[in-house]
Amino acid sequence: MPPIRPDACNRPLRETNMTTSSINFDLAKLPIMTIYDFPKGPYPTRVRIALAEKNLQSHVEFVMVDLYKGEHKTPEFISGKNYSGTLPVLELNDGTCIAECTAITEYLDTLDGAPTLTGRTPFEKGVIHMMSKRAELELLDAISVYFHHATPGLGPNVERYQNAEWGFRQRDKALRGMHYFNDVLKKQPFVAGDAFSMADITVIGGLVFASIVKLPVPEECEALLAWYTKMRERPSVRNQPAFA
Ligand code: GTS
Repeated sequence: MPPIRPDACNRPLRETNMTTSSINFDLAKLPIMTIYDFPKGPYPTRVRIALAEKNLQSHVEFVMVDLYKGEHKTPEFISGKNYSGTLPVLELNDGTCIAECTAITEYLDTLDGAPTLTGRTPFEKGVIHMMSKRAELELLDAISVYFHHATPGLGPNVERYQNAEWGFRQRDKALRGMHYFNDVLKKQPFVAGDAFSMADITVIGGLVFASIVKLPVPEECEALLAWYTKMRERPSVRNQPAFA
């Protein structure tokens, strides 16, 4: 079988008859990828942490997109990079753009055929995916809605429609989410079980956003607060611009 280039990962698996564990990965041959980025943003921070966990930082070139200037909502960005008009976006050297933090993380995590963030077994993949999605729904995305709807957000030129009531409801949902994750972390060391994963990264993104909007974790959420202190000691986390 001829060697499979890493950038073949964006082809459907059935075409190459390959599984992630059979990838012949050579880091030195990995083409430089581009990430459209807003360095301190909670969502881009998730991908930056994943890159650091996978030791891939030197294989990426960051292109800053200024959210406050609305550069992510231009017709060129929407049609050329990400239809959803959000960051981050990973661009491969063949021009393929992958948006959505979970999708980008999965791509980066499986490039070497040795996933450490998104699960190796069906069980791990299922639980990690569920907990990461839950962290988006109940925490991170809820805080994002609060930011865009019930605070000045990115400013009047970007925030064309705001619904404060919806924003405040989502803020309350996020507070409930913090209590939920506190309960989870009372019983296990990491969000998806016994090991650090993409689900932890998503909750970290939620707490980065919580700090930006000045929504402190309630002090009774001791397990969540203790876990967050530990997370910020990890080199992949503490060296991020969001914590500078
Ligand atoms: N579901 C997307 C993902 O997971 O990637 C959400 C991405 C997202 O909302 N990104 C923020 C954004 O582009 C970046 S940041 O707020 O974390 O810096 N927001 C701009 C907007 O107008 O929604």
